[in-house]
Order: sequence, then C-alpha cells, then structure tokens
Amino acid sequence: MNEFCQPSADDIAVFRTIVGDDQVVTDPELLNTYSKDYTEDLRFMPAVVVKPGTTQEVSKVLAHCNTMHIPVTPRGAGTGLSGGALPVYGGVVLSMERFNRILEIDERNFQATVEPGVINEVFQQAVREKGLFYPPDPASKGSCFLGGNLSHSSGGPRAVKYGTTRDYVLNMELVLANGEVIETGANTLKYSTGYNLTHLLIGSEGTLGVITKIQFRLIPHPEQTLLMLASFPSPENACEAVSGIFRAGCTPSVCEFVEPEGFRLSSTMLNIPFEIKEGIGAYLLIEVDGNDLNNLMLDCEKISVVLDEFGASEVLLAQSSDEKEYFWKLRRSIGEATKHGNVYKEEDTVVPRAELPRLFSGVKEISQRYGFRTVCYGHAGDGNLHVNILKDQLPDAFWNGDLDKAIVEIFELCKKLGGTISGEHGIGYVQKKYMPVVMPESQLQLMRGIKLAFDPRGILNPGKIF
Ligand code: 2HG
Ligand code: ZN
Repeated sequence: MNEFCQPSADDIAVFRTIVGDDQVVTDPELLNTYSKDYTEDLRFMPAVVVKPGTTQEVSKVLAHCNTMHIPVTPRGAGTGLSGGALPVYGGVVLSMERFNRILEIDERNFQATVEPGVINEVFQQAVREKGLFYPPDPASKGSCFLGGNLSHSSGGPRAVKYGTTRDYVLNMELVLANGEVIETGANTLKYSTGYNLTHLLIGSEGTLGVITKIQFRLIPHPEQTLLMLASFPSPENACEAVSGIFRAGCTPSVCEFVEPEGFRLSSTMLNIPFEIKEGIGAYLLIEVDGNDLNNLMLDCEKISVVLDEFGASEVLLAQSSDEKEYFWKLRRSIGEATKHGNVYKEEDTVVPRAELPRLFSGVKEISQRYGFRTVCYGHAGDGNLHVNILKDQLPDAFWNGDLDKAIVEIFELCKKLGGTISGEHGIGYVQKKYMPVVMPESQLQLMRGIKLAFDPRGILNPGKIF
C-alpha cells in the first residue's frame, strides 16, 4: 500500500488534458479544503484535486491512476463522520462536485436518475414537487451528496419507518478502477440476476468503484406529519419506551432519543431558547406520518398511552409547522453542537431496538468507570445511539491511550447485544481498527478478496474499512 506513486508534473498535465485546466487544483490553500471532512480534526493533504464532469472523464482519470499506481480518494461533499473522504495516502482527490444534475424524475415508474453530486435535500424537494418521496434524511441533508449517502448507506431519523439509502437504490453506473464502466444492476424493483452488485457497492465507501449515476426508486409523499416531544424522568425510561411503542402496534416515522445535554448544547449553539425542566432525564422526539390527520391523531393517542406507561412526565404536540421546525432544528444541530469548541470522538453504536436500554446503561457505566463524559442521542427506533465522547479537560495521555480500551469495551457490548460498531456513519478511516471487535479474520478476508477483485492494484480509497 505504501508503494503508491504521487502524481508527477506529467501526471497532472494528463489530468488537465482530460478534465480541463480549471478543474485541476494544485494551489495549497485550495487543497486544504479537500484535506478534511467532518471527522474530528483529521487532515491529510492530497497532491492534487481533480474535478471530472463526465463519466468518460472519470474513466480516463482512473485508468491513468491505475496504470501509474496513484491513489484516488473519491469525494462527495465531505460531510462524512468516519474519515471516508480523507486522502490518507495523498495522491488524487476525485471530487464529484460537478456531477450535480437530476437527470430525470420518472413519474410513470416512481423512479429518478441522478448524478452523485446532487445534494440530498435538493433531490428530496425536487421529487416532492411531483408528489414523490425520497425518505433518507441524514442530519447533513442540506449539504451532503447522494453519492456519499450511497457510500455509507446513510440513514437519518426516518430510517425507522422507511429504511436507509440502501432501500431506495435500484441501479448505478460505476467506473471501475481500471476505467471500465459498468451498470451494477437494472432499473427494476426486483432483481434476482446473480450477485447483487448494487447492494455490494452501497456502503463500500469508495473502495470498489466510482459512482457516476444513480437510479432511485421513490414512493408517494405522505401528506401529513404530527410531531411529539416526550420528556422522561430517566434515560432508562425513555429507552424502554421505544420498543414499547412498536410492540403496541405503532410504527412512527421518527423515534429519536436525546439526552437533555444534547438539546442544551444545540440551543446554546443556535442561540434559541429551550427550557429543560427540572428532573428531566431524556427526551423522545416522535413523528407519525400519513394522509389522514384523524388517523394520525389516533396514532398519537395510542403512542401517548405507551409513553405514560413508561413514565413520561410530559408529552408536547407541536402545534404548527414553525414549532415542528423548531424541534427539528434543535435535533439536527446536536451533532455539530456537541463538537463545537470541544475535542471529541463520535461512535455510531447500533443494537437491536429492544436492547437499547442495555446499550445506553452499558455506555454510561463504561464512561463513568473510565472517567469521561458522553452525550448520547440518535435514532432510538433503530437501536442506533450516537455516543459523543467529549475530551473536556482530560489529559492527552488518557485521550490517546486508555480511551481506546473504553471504546473497545463499548463495541464489545454492541457485539454482545447483537449489534455492531456503525449503523450509518461508516467505518472509513477512524473505525477500521475496531473491525476485528465485531468480525472474525475470515470475514475480513472475504472483504479483502472482494476489494481485490474490483481493484487489483488497490488504488481506490486506500486505507479505509480494513
Ligand atoms: C445525527 O443523527 C447524525 O444527527 C450525526 O447522524 C450528526 O454527528 C453529527 O454531526
Ligand atoms: Zn444519525
């Protein structure tokens, strides 16, 4: 891996011929932007950023890099949380930012063809105008690219009812490491035609090929939503209530868990008021959606009964779209707010839904024993708890030493509960050392074998996943 070549002046001249002079970046100040994503404070400088505009250009760039053994890190919007877009071996960052067109919204088939550099929310709004729904809604939806979403099978709050990115991708156009262009599947709702390469590619974090076109399936847009905020005296009550809601036969479109500190931090960062009443230990933010408002009111009543059973002290129903937006703003900003002005590590733990109470109490027990602070929040309905570990005043020696043992303990707990180390943020660069906690060497070898079949020279996003 370390024997990669860095692009020479000649290679850079080749890139300029392929994509055009102004789509090749070598200015150090501009390169700096591409040296980081949203993962901690990590930085790796690429030698050059290349911005292709067509599949053919991607193909030519990859073919050249493959021949010259130059590492290539494909990049979307750089909003990833596991370091997937970091060019850890330097080389070329292949920025997909010019692939930003929605090519077709096919209302006959409820499908859409898009390029990978389209922003998630732009796509959601475009299909919404046609009465259609693309549900995956990561917190960074206002800036993240669909290609990046595919690379991690991103989720978001609505995954609990609608599934993750994976559940909406039918087919894609893919450029292989050697420059060959293939389709991974077909534009059909069913696919039983050999290995499903589409699903293999989803979550592969740019290590197997470069996505240049995506075929999505869509569903009709629900007309109404109702949003509730339930307060609980303890986080344990809130966690227990989550599976209770589903066992009562309700399927909310969102079921989010938030520790009070999460809302406190986001309201402070946003400078919008949010009163945390005394004795509140956790919140659940619950949404139901559908077309009939009366039915949704009945769903809310049914859920309220369950929340009561589990000791909810207060249940607020958002009265207006402004109020809904207020709660959503607070919720979506928690990730950013917890990291604001602090050194942190973020873990994306996930377990089967009913194990959430044990995951939460285990995380708190481990953090107390080692002496660090965590802020937990996330997609409780999916058993997906984001654990933000804050450095505060902890000594560097602990942060760079024993903290790792605590993280391993947290991940061992996930494994013991039937879960794993990432639900939606991916493995990328920062989580790869923990892969052996959740899978045996034989499983990792299978993955390495797949990587080798797609990318024999190992040029695509090296240093990621394993
Ligand atoms: C969320 O659910 C995101 O808010 C995490 O998955 C966001 O850490 C972040 O920035
Ligand atoms: Zn999340």
